[in-house]
Amino acid sequence: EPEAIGPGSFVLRGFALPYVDEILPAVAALERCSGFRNMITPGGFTMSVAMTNCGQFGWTTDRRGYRYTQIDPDTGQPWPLMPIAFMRLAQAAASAAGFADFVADACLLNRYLPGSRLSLHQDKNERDFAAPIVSVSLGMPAVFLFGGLDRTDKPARIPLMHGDVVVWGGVDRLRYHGVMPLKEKPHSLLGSQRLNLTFRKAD
Ligand code: MD3
Ligand code: FE
Repeated sequence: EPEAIGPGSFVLRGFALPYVDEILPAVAALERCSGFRNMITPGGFTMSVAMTNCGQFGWTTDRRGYRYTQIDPDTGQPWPLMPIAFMRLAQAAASAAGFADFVADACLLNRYLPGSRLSLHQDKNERDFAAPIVSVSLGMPAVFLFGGLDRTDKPARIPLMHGDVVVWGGVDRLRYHGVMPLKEKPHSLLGSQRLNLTFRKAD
């Protein structure tokens, strides 16, 4: 039963649990090709969240700006292929939230360690704001900040746990959001980290 957190946003508690045994080895394999790295923002700050990507497009940032690329700038090679289990999970979650026929061409993987945070931002580097975004939380719990369309709107705090999936779309697609600094509460399977997989249609 999807739990609405906005007119176009739904939390699916535990939806990813049946996929975890396929996801974790797939992450281990893809990070051997394109490893997690702490990217640099256009303002010159090193992000506290470590990132990598799989799929046709990958999100990156450096001093020149935020963008999607087909080539991993660290390896000069295409990003690793999107594992079939990732595609199935993203499509099934979107469908359960009422977004039919979601085909992701980009998966951003975010690795949080204790203290890592994501400050309030909008996701607007994608070409098509009609497609939803599917986000999968694994490992340590986090407090997600769900703001409004204006940066100054007071964000709601939404706890996200291992296995939870959130689908964001429609009128919520451009809402500000972020993640509070991660507290250390070790997870039985993933230890002292949180992994977030964000599926998008970038192109
Ligand atoms: C709400 N990552 O990588 S996606 C990101 O937990 C990012 O690492 C989150 O925000 C994380 O950009 C999970 C959450 C998300 C994505 C798009 C949204 C929330 C959104 C668009 C509109 C509103
Ligand atoms: Fe975001």
